Amino acid sequence: MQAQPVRLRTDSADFEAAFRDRLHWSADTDAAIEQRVADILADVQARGDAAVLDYTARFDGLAAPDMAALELTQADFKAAFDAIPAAQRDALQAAAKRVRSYHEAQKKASGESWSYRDEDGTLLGQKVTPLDRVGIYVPGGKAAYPSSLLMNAIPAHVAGVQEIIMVVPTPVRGSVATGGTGAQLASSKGERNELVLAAAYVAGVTRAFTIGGAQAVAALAYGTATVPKVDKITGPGNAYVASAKKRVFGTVGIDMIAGPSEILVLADGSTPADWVAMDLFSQAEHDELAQSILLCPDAAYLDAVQEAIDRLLPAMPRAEIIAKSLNGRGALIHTRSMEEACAISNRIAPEHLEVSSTDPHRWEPLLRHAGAIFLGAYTSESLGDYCAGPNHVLPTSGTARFSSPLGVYDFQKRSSLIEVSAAGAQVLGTVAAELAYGEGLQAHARAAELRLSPVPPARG
Ligand code: HSO
Ligand code: ZN
Repeated sequence: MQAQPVRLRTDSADFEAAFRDRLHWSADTDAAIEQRVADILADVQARGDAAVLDYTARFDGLAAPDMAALELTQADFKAAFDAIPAAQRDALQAAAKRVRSYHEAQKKASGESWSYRDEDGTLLGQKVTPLDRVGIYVPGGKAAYPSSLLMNAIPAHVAGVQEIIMVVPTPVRGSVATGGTGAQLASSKGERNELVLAAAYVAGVTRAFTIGGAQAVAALAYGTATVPKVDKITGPGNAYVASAKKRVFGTVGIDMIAGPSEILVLADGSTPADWVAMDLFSQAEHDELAQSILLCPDAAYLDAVQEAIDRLLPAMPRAEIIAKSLNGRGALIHTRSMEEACAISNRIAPEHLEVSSTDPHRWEPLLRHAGAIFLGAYTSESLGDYCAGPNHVLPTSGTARFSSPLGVYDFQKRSSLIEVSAAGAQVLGTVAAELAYGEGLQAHARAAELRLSPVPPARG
């Protein structure tokens, strides 16, 4: 098997066209999927638990007498945690600890309430409060990443969210039926992911249900007799889940609609070629549609990375996915300079950006759009995926131009605080009344004017 990312040069005449062709990505959902999801949402809204049970039997092959049978308990989480190897337990806890510290720092820096007083005593501020209850979607089967559960649940916890409800389409308690069509979800059919449950234990998930797909999103958004209605739904999922999240947005909050993983490596040619080749593989192995791009001003280095790709690929268990991803969407781009490489990186606005250079801090100020920036040869993107501390849920498909990593702030909301003093009311009342008359709103103007006179003494 061969993996040959397209080789481009920025100084060639056809660069722009070839570059645009590589980058093209459409997040449009199939109309048939949209229709089925709309039907499922309406059905769950109308029939609640009964509809969720029907779809779970049909799509996941999981027949349960009632929703209670699909609920996982804290004891299940603890049992899973105790059952996994000690090394995995330690790694989960070490990762959770670092992710928690990072998000605690984030909360301190930007997630606290603040206020100030004007000279006349008027108080203005912002009160930050956590959401009450959030739902976390965890995909089934091979895409069930325990690390993603940590990355969603820990910032929610740090924000102060009281109830974290997890949904994961994984069969439980031996109640697996064999008759499911499996048409909608790549269900894990009988194979319960112990690591996900162990991660739920470590991350402090409150309740969990083994349901998935659009029906799980609907249950969380509308609530059923058994599944509590949440305020926001986060977490990745397939096209059905993404479509359902878009549709319930407004009834609940959602995080983002994640596209395939991306990595862009900006290299000055000083990092061992094997390291960079493996970093390109690391995102390519997620998905055939994942995108791995290398930008470098040194043509000989690009040759060395291609040689490393050829040599290292055959030993990779996911070689086929990696090859499809690199052949379909990968690129090795020869730039005129590092400055030009930075400019191209800004145009792409990648999810993950590695600055593989001896002098990463020279280039970092030039880099404006990226979900996460990894500085220096030792900072493999994969360390960020698991345990460096920052969140691995990041904006994809160029959305880093206008959005940010998942964080504590996604599980908080803000209320403005205003306390106008008697003296302040004299000044503000005149301004407000003037503008209110201009808008033809008498009651607004009068409410402001009534407070222009001295405050009457309190009664009683
Ligand atoms: N790189 C993925 C996250 C992940 N990697 C989970 C490994 N496990 C987000 O783009
Ligand atoms: Zn990854």
